[in-house]
Formats: sequence, C-alpha cells, structure tokens
Amino acid sequence: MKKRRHGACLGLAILLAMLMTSQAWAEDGYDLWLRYQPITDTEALETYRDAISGVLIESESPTLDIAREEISRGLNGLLGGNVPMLSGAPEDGALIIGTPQGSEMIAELDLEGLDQINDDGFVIHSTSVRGEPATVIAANTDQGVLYGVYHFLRLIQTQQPIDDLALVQSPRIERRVLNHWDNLDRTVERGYAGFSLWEWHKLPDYLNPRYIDYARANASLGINGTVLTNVNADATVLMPRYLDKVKALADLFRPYGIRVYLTARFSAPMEIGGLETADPLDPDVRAWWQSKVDEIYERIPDFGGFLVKANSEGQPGPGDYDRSHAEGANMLADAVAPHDGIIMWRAFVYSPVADDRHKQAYDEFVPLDGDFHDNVLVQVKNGPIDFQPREPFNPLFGAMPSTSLMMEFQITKEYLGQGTHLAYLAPLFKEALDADTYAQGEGSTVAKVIDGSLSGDTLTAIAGVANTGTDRNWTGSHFNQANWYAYGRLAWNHDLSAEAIADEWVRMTYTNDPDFVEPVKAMMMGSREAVVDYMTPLGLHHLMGESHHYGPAPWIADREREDWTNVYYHRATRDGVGFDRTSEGTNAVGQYAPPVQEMFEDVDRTPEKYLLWFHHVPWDHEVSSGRTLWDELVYRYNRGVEYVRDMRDTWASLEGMIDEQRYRDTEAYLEIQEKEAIWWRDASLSYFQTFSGQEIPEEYELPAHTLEYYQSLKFPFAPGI
Ligand code: GCV
Repeated sequence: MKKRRHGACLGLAILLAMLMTSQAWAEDGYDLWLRYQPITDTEALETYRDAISGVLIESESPTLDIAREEISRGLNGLLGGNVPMLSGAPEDGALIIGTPQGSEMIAELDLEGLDQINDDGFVIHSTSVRGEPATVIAANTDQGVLYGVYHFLRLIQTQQPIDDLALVQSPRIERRVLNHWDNLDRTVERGYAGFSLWEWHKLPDYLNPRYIDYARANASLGINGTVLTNVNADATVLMPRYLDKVKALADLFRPYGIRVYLTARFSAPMEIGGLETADPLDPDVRAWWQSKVDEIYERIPDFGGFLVKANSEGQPGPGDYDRSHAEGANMLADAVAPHDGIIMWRAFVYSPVADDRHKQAYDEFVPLDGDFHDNVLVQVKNGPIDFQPREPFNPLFGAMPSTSLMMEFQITKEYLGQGTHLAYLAPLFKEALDADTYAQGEGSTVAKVIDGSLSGDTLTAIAGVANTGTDRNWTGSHFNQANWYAYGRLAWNHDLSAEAIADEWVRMTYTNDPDFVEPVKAMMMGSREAVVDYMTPLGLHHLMGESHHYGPAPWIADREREDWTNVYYHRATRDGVGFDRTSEGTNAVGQYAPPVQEMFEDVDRTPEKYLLWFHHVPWDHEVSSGRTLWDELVYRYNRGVEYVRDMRDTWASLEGMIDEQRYRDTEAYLEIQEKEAIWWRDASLSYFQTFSGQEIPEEYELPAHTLEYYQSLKFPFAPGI
C-alpha cells in the first residue's frame, strides 16, 4: 500500500515535471514571433471568431500548401481551434485565399490593387463573395499569397481590426537577403547564437526540421534570399558533393520563396579547378566559372547568384592580377547572366596604404561607376568603416548613380554587445536608410538609392548579416530576435517606423497586454542609443577589443596595420580627441554632396552624434549642453550605464507578466549588460583621462579598477572569431 502510494506520488511528480518541462519548452523562444498563442482577451477573441468562419483555398501548389498549413496553424492557435478548411460555395465569414488564376471566386471579384502590386505583393480586402461577407487575401502569384497570409496573421496576432480591410502591399526592394557568415565547419564568424544552422556533414540525406522553421520565419517577413556561406569564402562549397547539399537546402526553401546564393572565392579556379591563375580576363578562368555556374544551375535552376568579398582583409580578388573590381564582378556576372543570376560585389575594402579608412571604398569604387554589368549590385555597408554602434552614412550611397547599390546591415551585434546586450537595431537601420545624401537635391535618401527610385534602378537589393545559430532561441538572446524581425520588415517596407516594428514584435513575441507592450517598447527604443553612450559616444568609434571585438580596448596601438589599432581612430592627445576628417584633415567630408559636406566640415553644424568622427576637438570645447567635451563624455558614458539600470528596473517590474524562462533569461542578460556597460565606461574614461588630465566630476561613480587592470584583461575564447 505504502509502496503504491509512493508510486502514485512519483507518477504525479513525473507528470508535473513533464508538464513543467513542456511549458518551458513551449516558451524557450524557439517559436519566435510565430507563437500563435490563444488570444486571451475574450472580447477580441469573439470578434475574430465571428469574423472568420473558415478558410477557403481553391487550388494547390507547394507554396499554397504552405499558406494553407500556416493559416490553419495560425488561426487554430490564435482562435483556440475549430477553424475549418472550407470547400465549395463561400459562406458568411469565409477567408478566401488565392490568385485570380487559381481561384474562380477571386477572378470574379476584380479586386482593387491587384494590378498595382508586383510579384511579391498582395491585397487583403473585406468584401462580399457571391453574396456572402468575406475576407479575401489575393495576389498575382502564390508567393504573394503566402506573404498576404503572414500579414493577415500578423494583424490578428497584434489584435488589429479585420472587419474593414483594404490593404494593398508590395515590397519596395526586390531582393531581401540574409548573409550568413557561416563556415563549412559550422562555426559562424561573428555568430553569438551557437553553431551554423547548416548541417553540412549530414546534408543532403538528413534534413533537419529546423530548416523549415527557418524558412517560415523568413517568409513571414518577406525575406526571399539566403547566402548560405561566409564572405570569407571557402571554395569547397563549389565542389559537386557540396553543391548536392546546397541543392537540398534550395529545394526546401523554394516553396517559401527563398532563393539560395553562395559566396564565391575568387581563387576557386586555382584551388579546386587546377588552373594556374584566377585572372578574370583569362579565357580558361572565364570558361571554368562558366562551367561551374552551369553545374550549379543544373542542380538549382533558380540559384540566386554569388556574393563576393574580394581584395579585402586577405581575400583574393581581381586586384591580384591588376584588374579592377568591375572586371572581376563582370566576369562572374557574365557567367550567371544566361541563368538570370546576379552578383553582389562587396564594397567593403580598405587597402593598408591610404590615409583614412573612411575614404577607401569610395576612392576605389566611384571611378568604376557605370562599368559594372547590369546584373551586378555593389553591396555597401551602411557606414564607411565597419558596422560601428554609430556611423555616418556611407558616402558611396549617392556617389554611384550609374551602378545598382545595395545596403548591407549587420543584424548580428558584433560591435553592439554581441550575444547578451539588449540593443534594438531598427533605429540604427532607420538612421542609415533615412539619411539624406543630397545626391539629387534634398530628399535623396539612402533608402531611395537602394530601392531604385532615385536612379530608376530595376535590380534592387538589401542584405542583413544574420544573427541566427543553433541556440534554441535562434539568435542567442530573446531580444536579438527583434533585430532579425526588424531587418525583414524594413527590407519589405523601409517607411515603417522603428517603433511600429517594435510594437508588432513585442505583441507577437510576448503579449498584447499594454502594461507589458508599452514599457518594453520604450526600453527597446532607447537601447541602441544607450550602447552608443556606454561604448562610443559623440562619434567615437572602433574602440573594441582586438579581433574578437569584445569589450573596451581604446589603448590598442600596436598592430601590423595602423587602421587595425584603436588609437588610429580616436587620436586622443593632451590637446583633444577625435579624427579630423575635414578639409584641414583627411578631407573625408569631401566625399559627401555639398550640403552634407558643409555640415560635416563645420564643427558647430556637425550633429553632436558625429562630432569626434569628423573633428579633433579640444577637451574644453563647449558642446550644446554647455558642458566641456570631457564632462560631456563622462556624462554620456554614465547616461548609457543608467539606461541599462533603468532597463533592469523596468524588466523587474514586469515579472509574472510573461513565461518564466524567457523572463529569467532576459533578467540575467540585463545583469550582464549592466556589468559590461560599467566596464566599458570605466575602462574608456580611465584611458581618456590620461589625455584629458581631468577628474571625473564628483556626482559620478569612479572606476572600480586601475587602467592597468582593464588593460590586462584578455579573452582568448571570446565567441564569434
Ligand atoms: C566576414 C569585419 C568583421 C569581419 C568580417 C568583415 C567583413 O571586419 O570583423 O569578421 O568578415 O567585417 O564584413 O567582411
């Protein structure tokens, strides 16, 4: 008897443990923004239930099957089940989904907006179909339908009204791509979320189900391309047995509208082709690439093309043969052109010899404007140096009117706190997209350069360096998911505001409860600025640890290249700090159109956020707050730390409003962030103090350690190298 009771208790305990585990499993972040949890607001739930009696999709295709599965999964999750798939005549409240080609009912409707949208666009209308009130999600392609389905689900996930819809949407940019810096050994350069998602060793025979969830997440945002491999490329991926693996992924991703691209190592003809040269003008080299490309397209007919990092940070390129970037890019472009492929040629170059790294991409690429073939895009990082917490916009935007330029953002936070810090990047992305180049007068924003509206480019693209990995939550931290989300939403529509995107993301990822949504949104909105404050305020840049880029190290002075040191960038002396890029200095300002140039040239007109990027300023220079530069630096470093403390308080006040695991994860990460923000502040101020010779004003905390202590810290095992 006793024994039996013990057994029963054990059974109960196991059941409880299972329930707890399954609860934790359900909320470990794996589902991203596609959680489809039942709506808890009963009034809203009733309204949606009344509005949707069932779903009617008249035809079938691999993409429509995904749309069917997703809408069913989404609606049944959100509305608590019982949403039938209908067939035959429409009924009151039917959700009718499809294209005019595949659905007679939709063809009959002559829906407004269908003639205005592009292949990826969709319309959603509240209307009546054969006399019955209905909602219609329609597009000209099955892909557009799938995007419409995700949008409709988003409306319900964020609890928007759906009774009077008249939506017409098309993405502004044609190719919306993720760049994975994933190596074939599954390490990820600048990856802070575990290993690469691509299980090369098991492909093509084993297809991890996670690939499908990756595709769903991207499709839900409209991301339609993925470059599988690192720009620091390995030619091995171009060998037949790897191409079979790539084909397996391409086949899986195709119905989600995602094309696969690869990075091309420029010296591949030598490394895997047995040639003695990779000279782009050599006929054998050209023939080798042509046959390699044909081999790829035989397997993957919709292969997107190549992304190339050439003659940059040790990568081979056309420069090795005295050929230009255009000659290198065009050779590859000619090889993929018969298959409608494209080349994304990176402008991230900086030779060791110039006076200012800021100027180098411009100097190398602007003379080539007009020389690139039509299927080449030049891929330009948002700023002129390298994904710093803040950079002015890259002067290449607006300086190559006869070349298709695409944007490269970094979603992974190499320089913004890596895996742990909460830094919502939409404000950074928006700052770059909204920057006015003045290339064709006021209003010539970077966004207009890359969406083709400024120069009439028809080939348009945007790339984000992915932050995904094998961590259960995909991105290393729950809040890093917001950056993947924000990138995708802005790639679709760069007019969306950072706040609107945060609002959607918080509602979909956590809850619609305004008591949670509002404070979390507010916390996210200032979070990137806080990182700028505690790492590189007032236009300082490139102050991080050597190679791994983890933590502060403004003192780095001894490296094989001057522009790999940090003193090169801040130029602190007893007199002042900052990089003089005016006409008196390196004249990097000369690369911008006159109105921008004049602004950056003048220390009083340069926005303070870029002050030390463009000017070398005395320590006692008065800034707009009335403080001296030194005092302002101290103030901003402290403001950054305070912001993190406020985020911790805000988060603590939300305990109990969301699931335990995601709450605790973020709680712990914010604690790490506070420690590291203090470390950045104290190490940086201790160092700059040796030049300013000034005290930290009394009202602020003093560094807990000596400068020597901070300088002694080493991190040989920091992730992401
Ligand atoms: C892929 C920075 C990063 C490198 C990266 C490089 C690039 O320098 O630190 O890891 O290499 O940018 O964008 O090519």
